[in-house]
Amino acid sequence: MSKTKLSPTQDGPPSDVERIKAESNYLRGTLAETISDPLSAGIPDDDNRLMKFHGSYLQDDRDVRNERQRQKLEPAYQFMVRVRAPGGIVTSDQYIAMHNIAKKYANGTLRLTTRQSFQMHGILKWNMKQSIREINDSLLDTLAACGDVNRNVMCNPNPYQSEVHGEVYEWAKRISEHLSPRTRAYHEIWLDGEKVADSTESDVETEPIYSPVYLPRKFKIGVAVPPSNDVDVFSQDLGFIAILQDGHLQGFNVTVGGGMGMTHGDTDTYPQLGRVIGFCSPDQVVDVAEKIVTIQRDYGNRSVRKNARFKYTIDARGIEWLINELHDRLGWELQPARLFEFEHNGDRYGWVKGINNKWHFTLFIENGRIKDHEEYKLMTGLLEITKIHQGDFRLTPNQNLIIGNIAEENKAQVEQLIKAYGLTTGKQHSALRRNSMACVSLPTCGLAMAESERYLPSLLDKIEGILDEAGLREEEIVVRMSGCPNGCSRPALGEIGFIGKAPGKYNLYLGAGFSGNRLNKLYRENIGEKEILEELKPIIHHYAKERQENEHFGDFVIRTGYVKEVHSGLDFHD
Ligand code: SRM
Ligand code: SF4
Repeated sequence: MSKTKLSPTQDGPPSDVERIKAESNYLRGTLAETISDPLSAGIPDDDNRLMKFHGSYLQDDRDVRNERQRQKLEPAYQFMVRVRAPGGIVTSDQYIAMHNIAKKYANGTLRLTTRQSFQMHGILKWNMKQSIREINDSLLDTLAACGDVNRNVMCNPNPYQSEVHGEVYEWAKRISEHLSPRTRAYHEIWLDGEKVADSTESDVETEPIYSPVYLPRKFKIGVAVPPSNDVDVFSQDLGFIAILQDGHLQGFNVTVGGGMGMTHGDTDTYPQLGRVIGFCSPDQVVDVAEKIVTIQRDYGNRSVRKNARFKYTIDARGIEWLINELHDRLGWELQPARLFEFEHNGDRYGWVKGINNKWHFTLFIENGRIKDHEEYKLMTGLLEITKIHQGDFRLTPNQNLIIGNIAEENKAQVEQLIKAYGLTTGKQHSALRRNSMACVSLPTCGLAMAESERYLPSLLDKIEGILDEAGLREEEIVVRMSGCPNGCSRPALGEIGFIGKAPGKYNLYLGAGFSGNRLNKLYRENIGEKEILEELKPIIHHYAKERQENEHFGDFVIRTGYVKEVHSGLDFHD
């Protein structure tokens, strides 16, 4: 039986965001005008709320915020644009388009996200229309990359079992297409009313799944193929776990109610793991996704946004309520869940031959940032590869990049470029770093409380020193850092998790499951680098000496009493 903590309330008045959505005429608002207004580099708050549904956020460069304030200048406004790519798969041409847009209009770098998308930062308002147009010209888009809708559907890029991967990917794409908003506002505002190639517009503008007020909050779906849980399926609002028999896809176990975000000091908010509620066949998967989304549309909290995610809707009413409601809406029942086993949630680096005789090469991209460093021309190297590569690129859920589907006859050429540019699988680093992720955080993220992407590499240098002393350089340990408790790097699933509290200060969490199957627990609060290293050092040495055979770090810290095991998000703060 599930515990319930929150009252299933929608008693309060709708939040301001609900008003903005309701008055927006299917996400138009006054965006068309304000985006063309030459008087400010920003846009008004109401339009910024709507802008998210179009895949973009107004941000400002926080590195220069105080100085500009001092000079009485408006903040250094700029936009972040997020591109949707279900399952993270793009062609070479699409990759080239992303590269070119990043160079022409953004800050010259590309960011691979924790949900297998591209982000570009630093785009000025005057270049927004052209940027989005060029993204659409490449047959990718940004609609619903952010906002109170279903986001980019994640899917295992699983190169070593590519036939099943291909099949599972097709289902992920169908879910994504089925749940795409139908509004024409996107085309009107960004493409001057033009249709994109495979748009599914109908003549009458309605949102049959979402309604004119869309969902109460963002909604996330991931599809996993065991033994890899790289999509962190239990962190998703809705998850599907592929069930295979003799290498064939039988269907999917369904998981509901995961989520990572919380607010420091507010125990009504917590990370939660999805729960497995049953099994469906492949052709039922889109129906299940649609009905789950409509349940959240109808029952999610539209009054208090911090309690509006699906995890709270379920925890407030109970999992049995959810299953009954789902069965009612489906008109049929899920079958009992089938057995599955996850082994890890990280990426496998380097060369792998798929069963279609094509080759795949997984590169380590530290924290997902693709740029040229003085000594490491990553961005240029990848662009050179696109010029000869006939296959595809696959963005992994761990912010890495797979050069996918390389034909045998092209392998040597790709390999030569990989060598020439020193493109790395992270082998020179510890296994801990190869299993690390950090969210974007400063200087672009408006919600950041502490550094993350810019800081984790140097912290890991020091932790690697401890690992070397303890002889654990090749020990796989999952480490995640987020600059605030929103949890964009899924830090509650790190065997070691850092969550920013204030500049230079982090909460340290320990004890998540190696395969993303258990949340971690707060170990130390509000500590800086010196204390982090002082805290971790003895635990790492203890682990080196007294771990049992094949015991993962997250399991060890629970067995030896550093932290209590967390069974549910409802116990996260206990
Ligand atoms: Fe996130 C908000 C970046 C994945 C939970 N996230 C943000 C914003 C847009 C900040 C804002 O609202 O102003 C960040 C933009 C930073 C920047 O400058 O780029 C941001 N989130 C990211 C990315 C880019 C992190 C990364 O390093 O890759 C990821 C983009 C994914 C994508 O392509 O769609 C990203 N965000 C996640 C994840 C992980 C996931 O989805 O698997 C989570 C935790 C899972 C979840 O949703 O529960 C996540 N982001 C949040 C939250 C907390 C939501 C909540 O309800 O608890 C916020 C804040 C909010 O929504 O109010 C947020
Ligand atoms: Fe920003 Fe916080 Fe997300 Fe990091 S976790 S990108 S700081 S919202």
